[in-house]
Amino acid sequence: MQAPITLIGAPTDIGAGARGASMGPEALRVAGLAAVLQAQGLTVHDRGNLTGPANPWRPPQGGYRHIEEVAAWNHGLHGAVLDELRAGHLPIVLGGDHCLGLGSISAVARHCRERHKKLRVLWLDAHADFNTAALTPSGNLHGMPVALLCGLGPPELTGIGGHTPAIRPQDIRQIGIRSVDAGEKRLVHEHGLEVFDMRTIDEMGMRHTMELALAGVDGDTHLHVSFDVDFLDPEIAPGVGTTVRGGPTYREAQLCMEMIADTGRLASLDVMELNPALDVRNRTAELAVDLVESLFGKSTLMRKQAPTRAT
Ligand code: HAR
Ligand code: MN
Ligand code: MN
Ligand code: MN
Repeated sequence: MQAPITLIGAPTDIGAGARGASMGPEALRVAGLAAVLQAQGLTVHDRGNLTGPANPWRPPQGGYRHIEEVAAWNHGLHGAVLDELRAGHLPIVLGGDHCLGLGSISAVARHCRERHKKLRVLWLDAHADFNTAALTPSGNLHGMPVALLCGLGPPELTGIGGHTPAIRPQDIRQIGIRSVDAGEKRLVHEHGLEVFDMRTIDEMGMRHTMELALAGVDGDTHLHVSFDVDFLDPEIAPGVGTTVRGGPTYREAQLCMEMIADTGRLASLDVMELNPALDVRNRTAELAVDLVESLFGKSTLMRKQAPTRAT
């Protein structure tokens, strides 16, 4: 039986460099997220939006912008996601900017420790989000959640799930990456993060990339997808704050989602960084919903099993 899905809105742009991701949750609802999942026979509860501090739009202090507010939002989200996982539900976090990956994934990691499950995080993004206060060019915390989850950063952020680090670099696979700052690049290398960047996707194709990213996922694995909408090429997904050209096409993104669905292990999801203030007639929201539909198993034809790779 497929777990009931819970939608959790986190309407904030507290970690971003542009205002507007705070409107993401409602745009995803307007684009029909609940209805497309229900049409697939899934049970969907929408528990509405979390609340948290307003965005004071301050410059960095000690290398971070809005650290207290970011901690408050992530504490709230951590609790909400953990409650849903403990209830046997599949949480979908509607962001909000990607600093919220901290609260969401720290809860998932905690749940995995409690249930003795293996964790695999797929980080779909144009960016590695592996900055620290010393390395960040902006102080924006949406550029740091992966580093924070791996224990790099101040205790008020790295300790949100009560366990530091929340995850290990080997728990995560990054896909679609094409913008990494110079110091961040060294840190990614130092910590041995497994990154399937756009060059990898160009050279081996999305299919082989996803086979590698999903290798080892089995019946004991909790699979979490953190989908930063700027993963997608800006030609098809303009409604994000930090576009980077040269991302996956519509078909590549569909295949990525379909191959994740084929594992049958998806157990939690973030949809982050959608910025309706920068979108065109809600089409990026509609595209995100279309891709989430594939992530939950909608495919063109009935397939007995995932086609195997030709050798
Ligand atoms: N690397 C840049 C910084 O840290 C830009 C980060 C943008 N991040 C996101 N999330 N949009 O992936 O400031
Ligand atoms: Mn229920
Ligand atoms: Mn991101
Ligand atoms: Mn990004």
